[in-house]
Amino acid sequence: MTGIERAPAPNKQLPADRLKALHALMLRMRIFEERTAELFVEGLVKGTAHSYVGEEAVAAAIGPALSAEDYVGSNHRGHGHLIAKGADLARMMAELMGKREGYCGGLGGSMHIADLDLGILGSNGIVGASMPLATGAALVAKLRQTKQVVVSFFGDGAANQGVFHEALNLAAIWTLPVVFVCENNKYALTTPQAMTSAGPGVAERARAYGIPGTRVDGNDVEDVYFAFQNALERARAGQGPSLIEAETYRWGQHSMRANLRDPRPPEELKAWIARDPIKHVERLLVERGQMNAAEIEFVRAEVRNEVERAVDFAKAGTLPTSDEALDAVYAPLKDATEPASQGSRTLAFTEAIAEALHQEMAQDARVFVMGEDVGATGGLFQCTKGLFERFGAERVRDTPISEATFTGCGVGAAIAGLRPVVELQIFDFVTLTMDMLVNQAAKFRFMLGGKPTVPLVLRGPQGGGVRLAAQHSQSLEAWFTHVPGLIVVAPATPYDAKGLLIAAIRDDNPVIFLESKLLYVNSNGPVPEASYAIPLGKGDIKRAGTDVTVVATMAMVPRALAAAADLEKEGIAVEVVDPRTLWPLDEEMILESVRKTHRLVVAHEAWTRNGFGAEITALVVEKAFDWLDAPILRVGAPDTPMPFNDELERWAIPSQARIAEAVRQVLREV
Ligand SMILES: Cc1ncc(C[n+]2csc(CCOP(=O)(O)OP(=O)(O)O)c2C)c(N)n1
Ligand SMILES: [Mg+2]
Repeated sequence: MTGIERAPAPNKQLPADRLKALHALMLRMRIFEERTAELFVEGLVKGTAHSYVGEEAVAAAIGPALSAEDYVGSNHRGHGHLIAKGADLARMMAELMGKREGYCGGLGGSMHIADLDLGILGSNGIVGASMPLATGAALVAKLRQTKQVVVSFFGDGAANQGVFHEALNLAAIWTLPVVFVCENNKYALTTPQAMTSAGPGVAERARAYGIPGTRVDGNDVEDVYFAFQNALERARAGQGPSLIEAETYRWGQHSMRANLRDPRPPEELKAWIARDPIKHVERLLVERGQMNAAEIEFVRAEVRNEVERAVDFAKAGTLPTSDEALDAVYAPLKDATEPASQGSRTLAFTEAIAEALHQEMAQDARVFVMGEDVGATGGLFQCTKGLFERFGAERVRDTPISEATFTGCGVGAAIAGLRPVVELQIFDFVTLTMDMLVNQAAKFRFMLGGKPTVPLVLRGPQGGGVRLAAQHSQSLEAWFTHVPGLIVVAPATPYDAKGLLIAAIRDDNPVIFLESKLLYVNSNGPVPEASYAIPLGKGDIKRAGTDVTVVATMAMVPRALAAAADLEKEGIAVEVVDPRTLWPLDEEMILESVRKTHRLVVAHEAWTRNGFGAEITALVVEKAFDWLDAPILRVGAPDTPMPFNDELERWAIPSQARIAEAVRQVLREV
C-alpha cells in the first residue's frame, strides 16, 4: 500500500447498529456463495459463477450507504454487489438455476443479474463494460438533477481496459456522479496484477484524470465505509467522480467452473484467509461489547435459514420456454402512419436528418444528442446543425474521441430513462464500439428476461463515394443485421430519412441508423415539414414493374431507379423495392414482388461476399423458390477495401450500369 489519499478511517468507528447490520449482510453474501458452490458441484447451479467469498467487506460498506434510487453497475463477480443493493436471495438463486422465477427469467444467469427497480444496472460478463454504462446512468442523474449516484464495481484486471481510461476521462470532464470501485484482488483469472499493470496502482491512475483516488483496506469494512462516504458526498454534491481501490482477495479459484492451475502461493492465500473480513468485524463487535459469540452464531443460523429458503424456492422454480426467449429479444415496435403526401418542399438528406432531430428534441425532453463535434460545429456533415444553439450544451454534447465509451454512455443513459441519439462521425469507427452494441445494447433486454428497454439510436454516415478511402468508406450493415436485439435502418431518400429517424428515436430498441455518404452529397427530395414517423420494418416500392424485382438499399436505390428508367426504353419493366429497414425486414413485400416478376437482383454498396444481399437471396430461395424463373443475381462491392483513386472508387461502388446489366442478365436466363 502506497499511502495515496488513505481514508481517514482508523479513529472513526461505525455505530453498533450499523456494524451489526453490515456483519449480517456480509454473512448473507458468504453463506449464499458457499451454498452456491455446493449446488454447482451438485449440478443445480449451471454454467459458471464467480465467488465473492473473501471480498465481502467492499460491497457491504457500499450497498447500504446508497439509496434505493442510486445505481450499481457490477461485473462477473457480482453476487455480493447485488445482495448489498438489496437483491432478493431467492430470486438470485432461482436465476443461478436457470429458472423462470429468477431475476432474468432464466435467460441471464449469474453474470447478468440485474433489477432496475433496485437500481442494479446489471452484472456484466464483459470485463470493464460496466464503466461506460455507469457514465450513462450518471449522465441521466446529472441532466435530471436527481442527486442519484452511480457506483461502478470492477476488478484490477478491468483497469487495463481502454474503457476504464475513457470512462474516467468522460466522468471527469462531465463532472458525473460516479464512484468507481476497484476490487483489487491481485489477480485477473490466473494472471497476477504485477505482470499486467504498469505504474504504482489503480488509485494513482484516477489521479491522472484529476479524480481523487483512494486506496483502502478492502477487508476492513470500516475503512471502505468511510472512504466511500467521502466519495458519495462528493458525488451527491455535484463535485464529480472518485475512485476507490479496495485491496482484497478472493478465496476461491477464479470461477466455479475453471479448474485451472492456481498460481497463487498457498501462503499468500493463507495470509488473506487469516484476514477474513467477516472474522474481523466479529472481533470488532466482540471487542466493543456489541455482540457476543452466541449472538453472532444466532445471526449466522438465521442467515443459513434464509439461504436454505432461497434454495428451496429456486429448486421449486419452473423452466422458461423458447417462446419466452424469443419474446424477450425486442421491445414491441410502435405503430406509425405515414403522411398522405410527401409535399413539394425539398430538403437535402442531411437537412432531413437535422430536421428530425430538431423536431424530436423539441417534443421530447428525454432526447439528447452526443458525438464528436456535434455541438457548435453541427457535426462533420452538419446533421446536427442548429441543435446546440436551440437546445444548449447539456442536450447537445460534444464528446471526447472515445467511441466505445460515449456509445456505452448512450446505452447506460437509454437504460436509465433517456433517449440518446449518438453520432458516429464516420461509421467505420463502429469497430471501436462493438462491445457496447453487440454485447451490451443488443442483449440487455433479453438478458434481463425481456423487461427493460434500450431506446438508443446510433447514427452516422457509412459507405464510399467521397474519396475517403479504405478506413472511412465501408458499408457494414451485415454485421448488425446478424445480431438479434438490434434494429437496422437504412434510408434512401430525405423523406425516408426524416420519418425513419423519428421512428428510430421513438422506438424502445437499440437502432443502428445508417446514412449513406453518397446520399449526403447527391440527393434532394420532398420532405413534409410536419413531424411524421415511418413504421420500422415496412419497405417501400420505389417503382412498380412486372419483369424483374430489384431489391436495392441506400445509395443503390437511386441508381436502381435510374437503371429502371433506362431499361424501360428497352421494354423492361423493373420493380424497385427498398426495404428501408434491414431488420426487421419487410419479407412479405419482397416475396410478393418476386412472385409477380419471377426474377430478382439484389443491389447494395457493401461487399457482395456475406453481404446483406445473401440474406435476401436466401429468403427468396427458401420461401419463393418455385416462383423463380432465373438464378438470383447480387450486385455489390468487389472483394477489396475501398481504393482511394477516383477511377477505382467508381469501380468498387456498384454503378447504375452494373445494376442494369444484372437485370438484363436475369432476363436472358430461362
Ligand atoms: C473483455 C473480456 N475479456 C476477458 C474475459 C474473461 N475473463 C472473465 S473475468 C476475467 C478476469 C477479470 O479480472 P478482474 O477484473 O481483476 O476481476 P476478478 O475476476 O479478479 O474479480 C477474465 C480474463 C471477459 N469476460 N471479458
Ligand atoms: Mg482481480
